[in-house]
This record gives sequence, structure tokens and C-alpha cells, in this order.
Amino acid sequence: MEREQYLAAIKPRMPEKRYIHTIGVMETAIDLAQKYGEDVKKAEIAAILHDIAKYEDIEWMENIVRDENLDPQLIGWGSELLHGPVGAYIAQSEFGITDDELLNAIRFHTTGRVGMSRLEKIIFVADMIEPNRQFDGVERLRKKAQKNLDKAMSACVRHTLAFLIDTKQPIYPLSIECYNDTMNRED
Ligand code: DGI
Ligand code: FE
Ligand code: FE
Ligand code: FE
Repeated sequence: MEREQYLAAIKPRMPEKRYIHTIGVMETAIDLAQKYGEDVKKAEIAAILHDIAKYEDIEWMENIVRDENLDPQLIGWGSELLHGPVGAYIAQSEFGITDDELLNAIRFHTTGRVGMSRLEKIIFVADMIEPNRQFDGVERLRKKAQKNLDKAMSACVRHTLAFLIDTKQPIYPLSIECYNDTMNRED
């Protein structure tokens, strides 16, 4: 499938704002893939599909977790934690994607994990710094992403965890493991 076909497929599954975010992630991921020598086509497809499950019904997603033997810990965490793993399932089952690296980039785009691939880091960082994102510190993260992917990844994870703690939200175990794995890589 070509870019326009993927975009046409995701558009009706999300509000306009999320679609615009997705285009931003796609452009940023392509840029980072070129910069860091990653497969540009894979980055493009992973970016387009990364939030495809964001608006799926939670009960439907929890049934996918059970039926497809996804991480049982996901039950009860809600759509923010479910949409990555279920998005990877949709990419595989509906779009016929079999590339594990590409599927993992979708699967772990919200939490990260220990030992992420370059493509996973690119999608995680692009999701956070795409041009439509606006939050204190985003410019610093954008600059880091242009200089060093691992340092940018570390800074993005730290920013997410700090935000979750500030807003009194529970932290999913993979997010903590990812933080421990990537910390101390910043300047
Ligand atoms: O889907 P997006 O909004 O583009 O971004 P995302 O998939 O990276 O993150 C979605 C939300 O999930 C975001 O508000 C931060 C939140 N999140 C990330 N890690 C955790 C988390 N929420 C909880 N409760 N625990 C986590 O570990
Ligand atoms: Fe997401
Ligand atoms: Fe993210
Ligand atoms: Fe996103």
C-alpha cells in the first residue's frame, strides 16, 4: 500500500485533530529516519498507523488483549495504554503488516520499553515533538532530536514520567523500565 492509501484508511477512524497530529508525526518520523539512517518507508507507515486504535471501544480492545494473548496487565489501564498494542494488532490483522520492527514501533509508542530499536525511538520521539505539539520544553526536545536520538529519547521519557507524576497518574511498568533503561543518556 502507498502513503495515500494508508492515510485514506486512517482518516475516518479519528477526529480531524488526531489526523493532523498523525501527519505531523509522519513528517517528523521521515525526517528523523533520513537523519539517522533508518528505513524511511517503515518510519512513514509506522507513523501513519501509530494512533489507529486511539478511538476504538475500550471493551473491544480489552477483548483483543484476551483473545490475542497480549500483555494481560493492560486490562484496566484504559485506552491510552491499550491503543499502542491494539494498534499493532490492527496493523497486522487489517493491513497485513508482518514486519516485527514496524509492529513494535506502533506497539510501544506510548510507553517505550527496554532495548528499543532505532525505529521505535524515532516513532516515540516524533510522536512527542511533531510540529502541532505545544508544551513547555518541546523546543528543547526538538533541538535534541536533531542532535542525538538516544539523548532525545531519554529526555522525552523523562518528560512523560514527570508529567504523569505531576498530574498524579499511575505509571505503567514498561514506562518505568524504559525510563531506567534510557536515563543518564542526556547531556
Ligand atoms: O496517543 P498520543 O496522545 O499521540 O500519545 P501517546 O500514545 O504517547 O500517549 C498517550 C497518553 O498516554 C499521554 O497522555 C501520556 C499517557 N501515558 C504514557 N505513558 C503512560 C501514560 N499514562 C499512564 N497512566 N501511565 C503511563 O505509563
Ligand atoms: Fe498514541
Ligand atoms: Fe508518545
Ligand atoms: Fe500520537
